[in-house]
Amino acid sequence: RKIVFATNNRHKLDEIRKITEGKIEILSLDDIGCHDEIEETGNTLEENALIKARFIKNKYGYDCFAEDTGLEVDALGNAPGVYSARYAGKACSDEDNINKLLDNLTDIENRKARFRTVIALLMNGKEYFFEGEIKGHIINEKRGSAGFGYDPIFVPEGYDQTFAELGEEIKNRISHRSIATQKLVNFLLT
Ligand code: ITT
Ligand code: NA
Repeated sequence: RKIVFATNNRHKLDEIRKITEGKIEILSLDDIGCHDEIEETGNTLEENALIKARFIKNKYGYDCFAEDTGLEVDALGNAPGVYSARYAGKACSDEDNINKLLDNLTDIENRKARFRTVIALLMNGKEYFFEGEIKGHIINEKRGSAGFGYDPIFVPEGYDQTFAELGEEIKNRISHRSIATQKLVNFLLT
């Protein structure tokens, strides 16, 4: 089985390819000759995932899926959430986003947070959603070099290392993205 994954994030593509290895073949936007920047104007992860998937379906005609992921921090009223990619401003780096988050959590004791991924699948004219969530906490400084985004400051529940320290094998087994993707795989294969 083959399906297009509408993302411009190389790390997401790598992770989802590993999670679905041997089960589903994932085509990238490069593979279909698409190089568009898709504007994400939604107010929820669901809306943004749907915007990305619909854009590709409408312009290129492929059935496809897209995902939107957010880091929700309890003490910040679930920010940055849907704004995780541009928390520190429009064209900011992962580093800028992390620094802003750590600044905003200075002296705050409640470090609880969760990653949430919503996948939107467009198939045979219908829309389907699959969600994954992992709870954890935000530490005070960056640790580790694997992964991407907020991984160096997020420690998943039941572990004492960050996603960036735990590495891709463990992350891909337990992550928000892994949980949502496994639901997608089950749907596509049954
Ligand atoms: P798309 O093309 O798929 O939209 P994107 O990188 O713009 O790729 P999002 O809009 O979903 O992705 O923004 C998600 C933000 O959260 C972005 O800053 C990522 O670095 C971060 N993020 C997403 N998944 C993550 C993960 O598994 N671990 C750490 N940070 C993550
Ligand atoms: Na995006």
